[in-house]
Amino acid sequence: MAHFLGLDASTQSLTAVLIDTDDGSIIHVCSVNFGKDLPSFGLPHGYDDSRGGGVVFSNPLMWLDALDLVLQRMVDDGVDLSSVRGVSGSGQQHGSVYLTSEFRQRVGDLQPSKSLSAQLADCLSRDEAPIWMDNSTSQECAEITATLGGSQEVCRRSGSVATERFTGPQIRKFAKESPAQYAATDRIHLVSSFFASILAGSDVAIDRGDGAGMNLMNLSRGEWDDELVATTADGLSGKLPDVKESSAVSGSISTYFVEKYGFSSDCATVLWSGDNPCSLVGMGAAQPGSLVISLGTSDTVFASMPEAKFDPQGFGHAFGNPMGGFMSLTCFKNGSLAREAVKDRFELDWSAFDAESLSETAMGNGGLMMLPFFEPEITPRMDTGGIVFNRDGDHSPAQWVRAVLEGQFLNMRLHSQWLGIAPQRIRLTGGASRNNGIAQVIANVFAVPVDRLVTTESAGLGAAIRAASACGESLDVLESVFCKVDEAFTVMPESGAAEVYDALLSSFSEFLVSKK
Ligand code: XUL
Repeated sequence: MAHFLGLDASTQSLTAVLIDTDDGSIIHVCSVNFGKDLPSFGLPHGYDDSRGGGVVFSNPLMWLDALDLVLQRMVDDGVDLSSVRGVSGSGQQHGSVYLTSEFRQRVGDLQPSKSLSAQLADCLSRDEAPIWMDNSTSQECAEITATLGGSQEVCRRSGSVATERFTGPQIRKFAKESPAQYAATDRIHLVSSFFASILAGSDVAIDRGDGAGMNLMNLSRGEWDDELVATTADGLSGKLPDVKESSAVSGSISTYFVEKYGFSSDCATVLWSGDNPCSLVGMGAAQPGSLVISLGTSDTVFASMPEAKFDPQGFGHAFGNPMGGFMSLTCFKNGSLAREAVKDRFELDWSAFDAESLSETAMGNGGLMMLPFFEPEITPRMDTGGIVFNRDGDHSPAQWVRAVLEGQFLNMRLHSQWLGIAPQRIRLTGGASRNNGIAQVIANVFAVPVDRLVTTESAGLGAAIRAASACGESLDVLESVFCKVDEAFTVMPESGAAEVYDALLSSFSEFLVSKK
């Protein structure tokens, strides 16, 4: 039996995906929702944004409890974890965990009789883990940019201009505001490499896929960039783990997991990567040719790139592709929470939001447009949240639904142009990708067919596929078995869509510029 486990530590939940590469099946999926299942942390959506000023953080102890809980749930569900040959994972990108020198020893000596969080709580040099939603570091981005000699230079080195949510600017802010805590920090991990270290029972490397989301790694060399690291904060180079290729096997799983959950002591632990790089793999898009849209807490659009390309506007990013080469990514903060805000405003359920509302309105919404930025936006940069319509009036719930969706996907189409590719088809994933109405709006706005795979758990699946591939299984075979398009679910653009949305794209672009 060849079983591989992928764990996806996202903003709101931790999900486990277990695959069997002998018969090509996904044998178990199990999830812990931070808000619902771990209410004592008081983070209903998995993060705290109550402080204002763009500060958003989470709690690493909650993540550790979630890891214990998801594995316990698998055991309770009757899953025999001793059959797992390899495990890897996917983490929300950019978030960081700050640890004292105690961590390296403690992580190798965890006792199964106690929880992970109880044993590691006093190894945190900072209780909070800033996450990707934090945009409080404009000052630090400006300082890094000025020292390096401009945005283009930061972008040439790291694949992105200095970006508020990226780890380097976040570290700089922490070092400036809390010098004593920064000095007490021995190690700074990404969410991905933090979890990977826990599983391995040792301090493991950051992979080149997720490492590229830090403004600290030299993208072409795949190594820390000395100048970026030195500019970001004093003494930072000694606090960063190594950076390695995503397929590196860090060793076998820690005895904590062997004794507590029944893993085999031979189970290999493979470096984790970011959620978007893992999703690229899980969507069967690791090789160039497919454009992927992922609908989650953030919406993202990404594709594999053989050569690194840079977005002249600075919104898009070049990351490492975990299977080699590079990937592009543009991230939109107003994803599922914006869709939910409209659904909840009119007390709709998802079917009323998706199918019914869209059937009451026509493509183009009779010229009504919305800038769908309920929260401050990353792409394009909007420092304050607040939606805007291009026309006053008492708009119906159905008009609101179409306006939020058309606004989101016109904005996405506009900010994907830097890739210079005209996609022939789009692969759609993420929680909301099952909604046929939403998929139809995407097919119409981009005027191409939208394909969906059998599972929406592309990040967890990608992590499981990465584990299998690092343990010697062929990526081509894994992709052909696990990343099959479910043809019954393909959505075609409606007739006339190209004309409607080509015209709307320029009106939307002008409307956006007028409100910036
Ligand atoms: C990507 C980004 C988000 C997070 C959370 O740059 O910030 O997509 O990875 O999923």
